[in-house]
Amino acid sequence: MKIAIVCYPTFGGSGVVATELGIALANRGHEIHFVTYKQPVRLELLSNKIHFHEVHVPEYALFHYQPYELALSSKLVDTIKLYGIELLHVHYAIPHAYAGYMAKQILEEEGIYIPMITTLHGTDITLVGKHPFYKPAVNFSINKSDVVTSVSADLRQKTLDFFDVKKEIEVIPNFIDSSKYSLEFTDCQRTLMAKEDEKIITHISNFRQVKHIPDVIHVFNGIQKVMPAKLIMVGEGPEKENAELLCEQLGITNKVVFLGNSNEIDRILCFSDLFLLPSKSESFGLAALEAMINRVPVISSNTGGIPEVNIHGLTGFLSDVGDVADMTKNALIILENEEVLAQFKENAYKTALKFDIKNILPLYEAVYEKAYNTTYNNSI
Ligand code: GMT
Repeated sequence: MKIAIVCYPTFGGSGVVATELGIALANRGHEIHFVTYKQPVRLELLSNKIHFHEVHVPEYALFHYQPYELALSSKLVDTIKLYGIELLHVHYAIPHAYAGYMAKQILEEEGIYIPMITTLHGTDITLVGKHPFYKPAVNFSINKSDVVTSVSADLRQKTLDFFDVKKEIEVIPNFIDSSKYSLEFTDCQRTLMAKEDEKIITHISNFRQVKHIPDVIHVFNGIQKVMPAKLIMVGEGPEKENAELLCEQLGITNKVVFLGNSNEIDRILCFSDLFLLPSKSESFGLAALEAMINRVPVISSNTGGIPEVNIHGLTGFLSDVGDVADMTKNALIILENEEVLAQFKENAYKTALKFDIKNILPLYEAVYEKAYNTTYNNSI
């Protein structure tokens, strides 16, 4: 099938999922066309099966806000016509579902019928989407999508609670590709990051408020008071500066490494002993799943879809949002005993395998087929 994928091309989870999905679909023989404003960060190789079409938004002084949705809709119309695209999959409702629907309408005027799948990822519903300034448009574009999927059961329920949705929402969880992870033992060059006796604790995010970055640092502070440890902070975002300041105030700057954005997530996770995800809200927690497939147990909050991924007492522990003391206690339960740590690592890996792309890709393909058949039968 010829599929156009719209996503954010940045390090955010929805962009990562969209990109990895596109690559996996191309490996299955589909022809994939990414349509966005920059080449997606995880998309390294373009080929005859993977194309990238850049959306340009010409600057015009009259506009206080440049109209990205308009440029995206136009680019979609052109791309769909030029390459004979058969299906449109938009990731993150805002503004992609809205722009996608406009493109669909324009094409219908010309007798071209394109099914649109919208995948809801999280903040497009839980934070931004339900804001009164956006809600009517988001509600409308969800209902106008041919198929709506959400990345967790929790997000599905929240969408039904916050919006007046007249469509089925299919839950298709996020995934990892387990074939990328070798079973052979390797120390993953951990000595580059820490001394032999130090435990390595990792956090990866886009450092927004919703990630509760101060909780990451306070939990680590509690851990390092009991045992030698290093904290690796991966990512960039608005809370990073405050995080560096907090480390200074706590006198732990020499034990915390801020790495910035990285395309080497797996190499970093490979030498990590524990992953921290104390978010205030998290529809799925792809970062936790990526940690788990690298055999890293997870200490997280019990919010949103996280409990569908991180299983309490098996792959890590869950605490109430903001309960730093409980998270610290749980972290120490795992870290203080090598046998317990080894067991949690193994459990994390085995649980992550359930989210292997091999199990998830057929769910997307089934949804595509259903949407395709419905649209084309209706258009005859
Ligand atoms: O909020 C982020 O971390 C980025 C955001 C995105 O859409 O780029 O992530 C959301 O989608 C990810 C992929 O489906 C999920 O794993 C994250 O849990 C979700 N983030 C939130 O709900 C806060």
